[in-house]
Amino acid sequence: LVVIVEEKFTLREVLVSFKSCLVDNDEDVIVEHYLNGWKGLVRFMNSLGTIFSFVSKDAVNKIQIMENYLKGENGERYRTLQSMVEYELSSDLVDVTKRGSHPESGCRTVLRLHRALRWLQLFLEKLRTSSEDSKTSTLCSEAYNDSLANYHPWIIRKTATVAFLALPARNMFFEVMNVGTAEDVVDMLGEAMPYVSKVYDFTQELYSQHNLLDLP
Ligand code: 1PX
Repeated sequence: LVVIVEEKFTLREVLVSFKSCLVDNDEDVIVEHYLNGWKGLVRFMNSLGTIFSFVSKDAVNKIQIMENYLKGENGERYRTLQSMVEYELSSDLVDVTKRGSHPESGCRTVLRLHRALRWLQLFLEKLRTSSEDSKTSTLCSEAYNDSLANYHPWIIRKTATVAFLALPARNMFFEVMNVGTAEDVVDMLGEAMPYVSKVYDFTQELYSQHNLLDLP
C-alpha cells in the first residue's frame, strides 16, 4: 500500500521559520535558517505561476551564492550574519564603493535579500490591513515603490509593475497561502510577521553599524 501524503504548504510555516534564524537574544542571525526562510518564500512565489520566474531566478541565484559560501572552505565564517560581516570586512572581501574584484560578496548578496524582505514586510502588512475589495496588484506595487524600486533600474521597475498586474485577487491570494479563511490569514500575519520584522531589524542595524547599506 502506497500512501501519498501531499505536503501541505502554508505561508504560516514559512514566516514562522524566520523565528529560528535568531540566536543570542536576537543579536545574531543564522545564515542557513535565513536561507531556508527565503527558499520557502520562493516556493510560495512559484506557486503563483511562472509570471514571477524572473524574480525567483534572481532570488534563487542569490540563495545559491550564499549556500556555496556555507559549503565552501570558509563555511564556518558564514554561519551567522555577524560572523560573515566581520570575516568579509576584515579579509577585504567586499567591494565597498564600486563593483570590482568581489562582485558577489556575501555582504552585498544578503543586502539584496534584505531589501526584498522590506518589500515583503510592507506588502504583507498592507494585505493584513486591507479591505475585501482591495487590489493585490495595487498593494504590491505600493509596497514595491516604497522599498525595492528605489534600488532597481527603470527596466526592472517596469517589468515588475507589469507582472504585479497578473497577481491573483485578494481572496485567491489568501487561498494560495493555505491558512484558512480570510480572518485566519489576518490573524496568522499578525502573529507571524513580528518574527520577520525582528530579522529585518537586526540585519538593518548590523549593516548600518558597518556602513554596508549601500554596497554596490
Ligand atoms: C504572500 C506573499 C509571499 C510572497 C513571497 C514572495 C517572495 C518574494 C521574493 C522576492 C525576492 C526578490 C529578490 C530581489 C533581489 C533584487 O533586488 N535583485 C536585483 C538586484 O540584484 P543585483 O545582483 O543586480 O544587484 C535584481 O536586479 C533583481 C531582478 C529581479 C526583479 C526583482 C523584482 C522584485 C519584485 C518584488 C517581488 C514581487 C513578487 C510578488 C509575488 C507576490
